[in-house]
Amino acid sequence: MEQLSQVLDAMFERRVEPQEHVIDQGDDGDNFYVIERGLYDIFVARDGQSRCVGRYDNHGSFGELALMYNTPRAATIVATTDGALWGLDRVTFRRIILKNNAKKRKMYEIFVESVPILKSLEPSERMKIVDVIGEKNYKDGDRIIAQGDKADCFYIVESGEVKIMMKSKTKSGQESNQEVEITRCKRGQYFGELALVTNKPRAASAYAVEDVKCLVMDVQAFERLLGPCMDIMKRNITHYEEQLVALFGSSMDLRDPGK
Ligand code: 1OR
Ligand code: 1OR
Repeated sequence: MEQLSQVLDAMFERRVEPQEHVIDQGDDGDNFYVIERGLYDIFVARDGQSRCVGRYDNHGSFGELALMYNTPRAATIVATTDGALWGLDRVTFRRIILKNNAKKRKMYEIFVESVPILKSLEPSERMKIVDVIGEKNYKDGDRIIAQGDKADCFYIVESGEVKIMMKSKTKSGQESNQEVEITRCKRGQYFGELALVTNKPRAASAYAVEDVKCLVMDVQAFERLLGPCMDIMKRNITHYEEQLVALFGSSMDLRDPGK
């Protein structure tokens, strides 16, 4: 609580206008930013070519990498609308956030090593995952993901069980309100990757069964850090498609669940 109030005391408001560069790739890191509102494009330059690789939509935070790892800014962040940000200076960020990261590494190191999907990563890459993960707690019956929603994060079950439910389709192709349980995820298993990989709405809902703890990662960190796991995830998605046919007798398009 004391650290939280120190962080809040140190934070300052920054208003931005369309086309304003909040961060330029290659610069030294000064502040970390939390988004209150606004849209922000992420550009990464490689081989002299700048490419838009993602966007923040009224939600999330950025600018932590240069401060955490003492590296130049890894991307350019440009506001595309009017926006409001909360900034945290480098010194306060390092004093408080880095101290907590050290604690987090100790706490999660062993668990993260046991997660099958992360096995293909180098130990140093797994540590970077620990640096960016958040923890979320749910009570029995809480809906963690809602089918059809826009997606912005990825989950790994740390404890408890998560029930994945899908709305079935009627013969006329209408979505019925009846949800069918399709699978469960236990400690060390992941969910919520499909919509991030396909850029589509959530294909199913996820509910907590009794108390559940999940590690959560935003889509930007997912894309930045889980590249080496992508082949396995994509292979597993192919299995979903096979299961879908077996369960519902149709190949309802998982890559387009809105239809
Ligand atoms: P920073 O301090 O380096 C730029 O300043 C910020 O952009 C960075 O911290 C992150 O918070 C944020 N690669 C690197 N940085 C990213 C990325 C990213 N996305 C957001 N940031 N990738 C894009 C993934 C969608 C990987 C691109 C190859
Ligand atoms: P998402 O981002 O679409 C819902 O949000 C998540 O449920 C999804 O990612 C997967 O991580 C998870 N079909 C679709 N999604 C599934 C399935 C699945 N299993 C888990 N999820 N299956 C085929 C449907 C009958 C697998 C059945 C074993």
